[in-house]
Amino acid sequence: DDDHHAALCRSTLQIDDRVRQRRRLVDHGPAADADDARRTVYTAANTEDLPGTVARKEDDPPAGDAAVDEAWASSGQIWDLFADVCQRQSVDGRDTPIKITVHYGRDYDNAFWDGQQLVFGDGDGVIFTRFTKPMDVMAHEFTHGVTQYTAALTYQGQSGALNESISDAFAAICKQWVNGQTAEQADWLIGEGLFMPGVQAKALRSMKDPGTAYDDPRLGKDPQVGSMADYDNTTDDNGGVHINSGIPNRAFYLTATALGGHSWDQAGPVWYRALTGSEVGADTDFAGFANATVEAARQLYPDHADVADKVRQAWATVGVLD
Ligand code: ASN
Ligand code: ZN
Repeated sequence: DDDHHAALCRSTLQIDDRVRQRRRLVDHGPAADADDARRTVYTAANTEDLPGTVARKEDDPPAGDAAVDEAWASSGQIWDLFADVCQRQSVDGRDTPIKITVHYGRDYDNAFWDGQQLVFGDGDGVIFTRFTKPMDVMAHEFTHGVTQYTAALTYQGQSGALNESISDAFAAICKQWVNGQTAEQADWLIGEGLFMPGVQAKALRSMKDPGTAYDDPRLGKDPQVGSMADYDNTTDDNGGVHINSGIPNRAFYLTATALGGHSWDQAGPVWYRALTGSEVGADTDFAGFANATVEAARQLYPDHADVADKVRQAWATVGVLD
């Protein structure tokens, strides 16, 4: 793999250190005033200083800067999705305004939640364009914030892959919600539109067919797996958190399509109930989360046992449950 792939991996490792440091320092703090603004977009102006300077706040007109205005629009949609579907206001459920920094670094090929705020690079303009462009990338990072305040899944091994997968599941739900698509109609791609023309990539990940999102000489082939038989025991990437997340990702896709209709009607609430319930915590593994979703389905739909059966079948198909 070439420099681009190496740069992405390197920056991910640096992020992980920063996230680990900051996550220990998180203070849940007092609830914000419900009238407060929902978000502020900052610019790092191609530095790595966070949060940077204010680029757009509530009641401001569009900034005329694509990254700023994309971040503004997408964060509003994501906030609304969690409020409407999960009755959750902000990442902490307490209305705390979201901070979003764009133009982070120079040619920076990533986006992340640092434990306190969202951060987006501009991309290198060769492989990646702006990380603000696909709204599902922002939804993925926002959901890392939600997970931090709920199950707090440790970012290593199976719990780390679940943490990643929860972010992809809600990213897909947000994208489908914005597009008005049923589970059947959706493409189940994460990060579509992030790649520059000429890159052999549909997206960052495919929840429907993990491992098929890209295959380009500069990036290598999408390493995701979609079944326990192919579980990758690598020590890279915190134990393959972005690789093995394909397994629970596909379980979510299979669940949502088996249930039919919109992913936010039943599959999303089942996953959210599992994420926020007492059975799931920092060290939960795939089987533990799978059982929690089956139980959540039973609790949410006590008169429709077929819902829990379809959830169980999805996890069986990917080899997590028998
Ligand atoms: N974009 C990556 C992710 O959200 C960055 C990171 O936090 N490792 O997983
Ligand atoms: Zn992630």
